[in-house]
Amino acid sequence: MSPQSNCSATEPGLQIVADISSGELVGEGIQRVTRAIKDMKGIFRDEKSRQSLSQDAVVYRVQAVYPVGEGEEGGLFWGTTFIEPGMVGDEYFMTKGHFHANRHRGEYYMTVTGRGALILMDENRRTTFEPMHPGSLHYIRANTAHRVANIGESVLAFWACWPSDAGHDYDSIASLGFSARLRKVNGIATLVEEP
Ligand code: M6P
Ligand code: ZN
Repeated sequence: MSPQSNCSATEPGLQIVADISSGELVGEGIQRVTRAIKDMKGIFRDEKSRQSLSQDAVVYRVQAVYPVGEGEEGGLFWGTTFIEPGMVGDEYFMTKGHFHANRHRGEYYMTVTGRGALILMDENRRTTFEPMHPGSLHYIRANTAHRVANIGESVLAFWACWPSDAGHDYDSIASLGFSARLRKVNGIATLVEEP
């Protein structure tokens, strides 16, 4: 018997392959979400600019695998987010951003391709950002809101791994926002405190 045959899988695991150059997930049971300009009301500072853009233009899409039910304890989810390059006023295309509904849950992000910024806001509303580039690994602590902006000229793709009982709290962001926004100031991505 060859060593290889001893190593063959006896039980099917996830039947999914993550393409390491594009981030794309390929296989069975992948859930997909697309967020277009029309789905991003109230997210960007300049609502007039958002309204002037083509409403069906895609801002980002997510592919994710949920091996256990959402909200179940003990599992992990895996997803790829692809953010298109683009601007709404002086803000970069970005994700809606969220706290975890269960504030005691963290997450990992890893950049696959493109250039971005991971915007983090802690429980004291202190906002910072980490540059994202291919291979950059980001540990998002519990109790920390997170959002990603594409600051490059091509698609930004990143992987995420998060606990199945984390959940998404979008309402806190919808009502209070982040305390600072990443804006293009003199051509440079700059974190600007909200008034
Ligand atoms: C990552 C993960 C997902 C999240 C997605 C888009 O893939 O954090 O849980 O849904 O980014 O971010 P948002 O939900 O803030 O739009
Ligand atoms: Zn999260």
